[in-house]
Amino acid sequence: MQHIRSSEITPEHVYLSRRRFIGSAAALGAALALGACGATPAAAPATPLDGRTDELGDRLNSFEQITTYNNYYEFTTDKQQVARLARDFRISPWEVAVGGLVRSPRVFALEDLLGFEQEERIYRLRCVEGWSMVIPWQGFPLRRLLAGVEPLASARYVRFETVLRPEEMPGQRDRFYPWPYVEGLRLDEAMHDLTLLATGLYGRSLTPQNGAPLRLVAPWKYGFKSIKAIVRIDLVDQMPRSLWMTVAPEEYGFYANVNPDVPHPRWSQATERRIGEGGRRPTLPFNGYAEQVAALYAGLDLRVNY
Ligand SMILES: Nc1nc2c(c(=O)[nH]1)N[C@H]1C(S)=C(S)[C@@H](COP(=O)(O)O)O[C@H]1N2
Ligand SMILES: [Mo]
Repeated sequence: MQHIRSSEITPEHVYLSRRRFIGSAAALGAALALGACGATPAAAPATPLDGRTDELGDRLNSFEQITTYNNYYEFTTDKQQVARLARDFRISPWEVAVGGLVRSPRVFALEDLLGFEQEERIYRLRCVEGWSMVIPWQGFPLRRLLAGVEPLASARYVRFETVLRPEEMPGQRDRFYPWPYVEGLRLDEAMHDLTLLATGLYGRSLTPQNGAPLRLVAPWKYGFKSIKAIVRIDLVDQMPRSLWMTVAPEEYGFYANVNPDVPHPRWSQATERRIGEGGRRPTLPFNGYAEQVAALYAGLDLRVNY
């Protein structure tokens, strides 16, 4: 995400607190080919996967790139410092409570989540700031978890919440942001096969800076929808209000589908910088996943529903 730098678009007190803020400034499955089992330390780059590509022929970003350039405001707004600050973040034990409008609410331990059959998915990640990467995740489709808790007919949205642990997450001591981080999906988006709960990366356990032990990945949406370190998942009947909708509603909507035709109020979304490449490349509608997901939005004005 990017700081608001223009005083026109936010109330003055928000603008000023942002100025102050600026001033202070795995799971294995398919990846068994790598020979790792269980929770492997995520240390050295997994070079065997370098050189592979996604379905569009774009090369994977390196493990190094993916784990040293991160957005994770619970730790810091400095992308290059997230890895260091998140290094000792405790990811075990971990529980995820799944409830709300469901017949069978349940608390999943991390071990339960790793019990879902894990698969590898190579996805592009497009940040609303205008950069992107290609990342080989491991995980399982969210819909499998949701099916297990039996959503009620009244459930229309899914609300996700990140852990609240200011003692371990220095960014959460900044009271400007309405912690914990919250995100949401429409239920049909959540049930889409592309929507992944990621538990690993590059054939290894997920690194803390990338959202260990469990993060969402919705690859056709801007990166901020892909919430990290999830501890609660609730089925609800009202559209959840995300942290970013609360902080800057005119800049960040609920849908956040990657759309080169709808500029962010302060910058174009027409092109992006692929980390590791020079220059910029065109941004694709729905981040290149239009064929799979465009039908979800038939009849919806994507300029209004940004
Ligand atoms: N809890 C939480 N989740 C988060 C964020 C965050 O600050 N906190 N940043 C988001 C943003 S803006 C992006 S672009 C992606 C970055 O994921 P990565 O660091 O794994 O590349 O995480 C998203 N998920
Ligand atoms: Mo982002």
